[in-house]
Amino acid sequence: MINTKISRKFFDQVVLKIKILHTSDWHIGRKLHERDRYDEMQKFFSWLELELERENINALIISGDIFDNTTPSNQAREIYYSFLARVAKSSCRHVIIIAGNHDSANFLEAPAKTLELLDIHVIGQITDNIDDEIITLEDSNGNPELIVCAVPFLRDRDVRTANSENNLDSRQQDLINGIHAHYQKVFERSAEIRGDSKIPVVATGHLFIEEAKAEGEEHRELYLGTIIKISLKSGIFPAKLVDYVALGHLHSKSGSQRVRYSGSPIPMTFSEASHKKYVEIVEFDENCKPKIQDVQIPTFRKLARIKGDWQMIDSRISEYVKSGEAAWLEITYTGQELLDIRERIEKKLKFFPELEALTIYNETREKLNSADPDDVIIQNGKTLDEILPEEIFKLKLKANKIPDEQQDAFMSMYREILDEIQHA
Ligand SMILES: [Mn+2]
Repeated sequence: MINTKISRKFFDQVVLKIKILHTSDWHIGRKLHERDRYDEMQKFFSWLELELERENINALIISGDIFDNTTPSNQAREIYYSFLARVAKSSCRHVIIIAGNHDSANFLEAPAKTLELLDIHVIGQITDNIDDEIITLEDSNGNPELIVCAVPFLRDRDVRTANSENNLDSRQQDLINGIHAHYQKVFERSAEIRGDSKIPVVATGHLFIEEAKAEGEEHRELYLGTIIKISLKSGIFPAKLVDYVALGHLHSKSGSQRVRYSGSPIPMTFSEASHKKYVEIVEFDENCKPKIQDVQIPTFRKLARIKGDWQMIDSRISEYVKSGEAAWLEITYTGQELLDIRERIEKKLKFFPELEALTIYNETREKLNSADPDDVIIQNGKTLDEILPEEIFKLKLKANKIPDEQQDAFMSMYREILDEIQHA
């Protein structure tokens, strides 16, 4: 009979290499059109716990934007800490958490000393001591199994040199240089610690890599957060010094096998509605080369964008009704007919509480409201004084291609309003 203690030790030293799971951008507490997402996050955490067990993960790395804002609600804190407590009791030996641009470094770090006792390492901000960012993880026998360069989101004040000029371009360049210098310092130190041994080195980062693709609106949002982009061509993450870079900040999975974004676990906005969501499982071969597995996260609540005329909207909603799947919808009406689209949608969804239209845009009406009467007038070669209000309205209806059969009805409504104004 095999002594389990001995065989476990044997496997730890010879066969089993560390297996990590990389995730980011949880944004706990984020709302979508005033609706909270706690329910989806709870489901994600339950799923993640099972995944950690099922895949025998040894280390969980969370690359920033843990919370959506600097003062998380009680509910947000509660689901975060109870998740950490459950992981601490699981077979996943280590947790590494860094702050993102949305996080409060102080808030994240407040319980760091206590969490450390549970082998949960939190790095909210950099200090004067570079060793504070380098965490050497040990296996159950006390042998080093992974070196983590836990670099949090780097703010201007953290890395910029004090005497930089006061113009935006040079300030940005200073920040980029500062970020480079900081990573270089961290990697020099981790190389010293690694020495000749074959322990994999993993780095974290919460930043915007120029080569990573960012999709749609997410891109714009990111520009507001950090306007600087780091190019991989600059050699910020040298392959000789770092075997895997676990990035956060972008919300969709992207990057190479070695330098990678996991993306957020749930779609944060409707612009991410069609994105699949992932966590990354990373293992290393005997030369510390990473082997990546993208694990798709189940959809806990579908987000769907519907855009088109009424026929299109109607048939798409019917599809969701038929599928029985719970979904939040963003509906944009673009048909030519001017309709009360909200009323129609509400009527259609009345008996299906699992389907909700969180937001409804009526582009046709918007256009009508925003159409510039001057354009209409100029086109007709007349000045405003020369045209009767009725004529202007008629031109606007025409300019917005309102169908003929609707024009009469709108015209008589308009006359009524005009009459009221003029005789008030
Ligand atoms: Mn971020």
